[in-house]
Amino acid sequence: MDPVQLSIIVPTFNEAPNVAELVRRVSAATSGMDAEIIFVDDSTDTTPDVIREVSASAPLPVRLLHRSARSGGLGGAVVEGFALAESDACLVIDGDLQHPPEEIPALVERFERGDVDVVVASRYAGGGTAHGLADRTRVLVSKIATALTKAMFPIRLREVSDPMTGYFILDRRAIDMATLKPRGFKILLEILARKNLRVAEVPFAFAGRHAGESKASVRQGLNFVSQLTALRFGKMSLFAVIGGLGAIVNLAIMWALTQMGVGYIAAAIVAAETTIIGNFLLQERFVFNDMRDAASGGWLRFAKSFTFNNAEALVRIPVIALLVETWHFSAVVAAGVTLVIAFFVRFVFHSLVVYAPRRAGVEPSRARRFVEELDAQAMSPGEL
Ligand SMILES: Nc1nc2c(ncn2[C@@H]2O[C@H](COP(=O)(O)OP(=O)(O)O)[C@@H](O)[C@H]2O)c(=O)[nH]1
Ligand SMILES: [Mg+2]
Repeated sequence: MDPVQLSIIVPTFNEAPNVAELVRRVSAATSGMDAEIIFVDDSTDTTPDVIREVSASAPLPVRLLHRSARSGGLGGAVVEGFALAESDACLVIDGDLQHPPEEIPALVERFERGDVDVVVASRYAGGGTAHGLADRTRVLVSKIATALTKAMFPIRLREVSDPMTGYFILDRRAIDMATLKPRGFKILLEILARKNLRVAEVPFAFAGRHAGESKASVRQGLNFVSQLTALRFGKMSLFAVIGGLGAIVNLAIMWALTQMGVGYIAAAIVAAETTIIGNFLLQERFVFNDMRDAASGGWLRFAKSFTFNNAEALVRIPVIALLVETWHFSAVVAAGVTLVIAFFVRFVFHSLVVYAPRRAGVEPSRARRFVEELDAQAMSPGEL
């Protein structure tokens, strides 16, 4: 028998009505390839029986690992699948047909070019769609989570539009399985965040579920948040510390100026602007120092950051008013809520916009060239 060229790993949790159709469509899509399917199953329903039954007549080898402990959830199942695979080329696909198996040849073709370690099937790359997400709320949650994740790993995930997808193919020799700590749903994120890998993307249209119910839950959402914090405690916590220091300095300046008899509005403005500038300098130095070289010039970064922070301060005030007037929040709670939200938005904006890498190969616009020229002039060493 030929060696298997592709191991297709399918994590399943109570997917009995989907198994036969999945195997049928995967077989059709991989005819002509030497592929195998490995179900890593944690089901409490009849899924394992259905898998055994279907495997008897399937045109390709179908294996089943039924786990009783569900350890590591979906992510843990995928990693166990990697270990069991015959082939180093491992493709991961959901068992509910939200990932159309017809895309497998495109993924394999891209992978076989041999210049990348991972090929990601992306809902958010050009041509991809996420219409299959159950409802508007999930679309929104998915988009926000993706933006936040990309903001937290702006370098590692630079090339990846959909780090949360469960549809991808990788060379298992490129990943370090021992260091993975799979928790819940986002195994690709775990893989990409732990190690610098070469990644390519192929867009795909995320479909609706074939049958059965989603296992995503609030608990999975919390899992994701803890995974994200554990993976990347560094940048964002430093950003938070600097923001916190800035708030203290802000108050101290207010206090000092009002003591000196300056009116409180003028004092607030001076305090806010001083803190905005101080925060920018500290973040340049400590938080985003690894991204400065690839980003736009210093004055442009400053202009973006300064404009954003002022706009944010202006927007926050009517939002506080709205929370107090319409939803009857107390003023302090309302201010606190807006500060927490503003913190995340500010972090996302700085990671993705202020320190965005300059795009190679794209001609900069005239305005941009002008600003960069100005920047180069302003930053060049002066003669005294
Ligand atoms: N082995 C295993 N598979 C799981 C687990 N949770 C979810 N899955 C499978 O992972 C895939 C994606 O889950 P799904 O419920 O469709 O999530 P959604 O697409 O985000 O709504 C499906 O094939 C599920 O059966 C788990 O704890 N263990
Ligand atoms: Mg699904």
